[in-house]
Amino acid sequence: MTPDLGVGMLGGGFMAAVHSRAARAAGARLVGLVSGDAEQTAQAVAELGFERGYASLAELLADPAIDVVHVCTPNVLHYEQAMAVIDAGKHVICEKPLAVTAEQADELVRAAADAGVIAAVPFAYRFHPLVREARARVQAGELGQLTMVNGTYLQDWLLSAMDNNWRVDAKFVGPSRVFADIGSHLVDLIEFITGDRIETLTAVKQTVFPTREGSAVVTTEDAVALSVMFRSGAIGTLAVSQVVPGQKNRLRVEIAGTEAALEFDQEDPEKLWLHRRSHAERILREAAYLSPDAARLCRVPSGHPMGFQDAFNSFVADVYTAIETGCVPDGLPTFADGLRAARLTEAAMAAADSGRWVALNPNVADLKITEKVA
Ligand code: SOE
Repeated sequence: MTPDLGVGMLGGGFMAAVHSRAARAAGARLVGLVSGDAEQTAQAVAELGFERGYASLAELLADPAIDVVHVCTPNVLHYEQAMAVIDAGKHVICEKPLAVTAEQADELVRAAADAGVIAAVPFAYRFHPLVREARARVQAGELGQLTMVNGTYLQDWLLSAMDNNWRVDAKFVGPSRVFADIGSHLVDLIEFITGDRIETLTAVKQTVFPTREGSAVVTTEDAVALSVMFRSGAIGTLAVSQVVPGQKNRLRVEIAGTEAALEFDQEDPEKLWLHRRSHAERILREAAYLSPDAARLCRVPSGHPMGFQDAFNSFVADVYTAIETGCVPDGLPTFADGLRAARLTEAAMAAADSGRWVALNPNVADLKITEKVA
């Protein structure tokens, strides 16, 4: 990594801090930042360790020291801000959801391709070494024919009607909250590991608290449950919620085939279970025994637990490698993956609103929800 890859940041919250740590770990220069008003910007500059603050995005983009901009702002701002970064010819990492509509996400994909910039979305759970191991095992055919996928992403930080946050407000997040925020990670992870595509889905959604402290009416969903069918013929169930007591960040997937099943839990990422009818194998994060891509992402020896920030650091390091070398490392989540998640979000909301099955064209380049079936 050249030490002078210059980083600009939009936002100063929880995710901006995660991105900043990862940028620093990758050896980049934390040049400058904009977050809300002048006071918030000054505070974020000091807390996150940037060199300076700017009065506006335009001022940040005019700084020649900035090569890549991380967009860590509320969802509704992503489209406009990421587009401005691309128009300025700079590389961009934009938080998920990439945009609040698939149409906007598609425009961003095309704009980034036309501008020839690296454009990534932090589906960072892909960067746990044992997620790569799971993917390698599926690719090697160890599971046999894929039959069933069960996935959950459960949190409890919005469990009470007294809990509130900008993420609850459709004005800041768009039509979907929980699916766009964390369902997007779940479907990305499942499609990444399996290499399969969800083709049809149906869903129900639930708003447990129609009002919250400080919000007269809540229109975004607290939970979504889905039935899905994959291109391969596999079937599955998915559940996402931000109101399940005791669940902090429980992203968990079970992928079953005719020969074996895999189980991965983001809160216990140093293990991968491989189940057979006769016995189960607990695969440890021991680089010497893992597939090359999994071994590559082991930052410390096994027995020295890796976690969320390590995976995030690997994601950002791979983005910077792509910027510096022009070669995109295998598994890097790009704007095309952000578009895919946006399409699945729209499909899930359309299914929940209509009570019908919704079919998606599995080709990411085709954006239309193609048909509805009874
Ligand atoms: C809040 O639900 C949140 O911070 C998400 O926005 C992140 O993407 C997820 O990684 C953790 O939870």
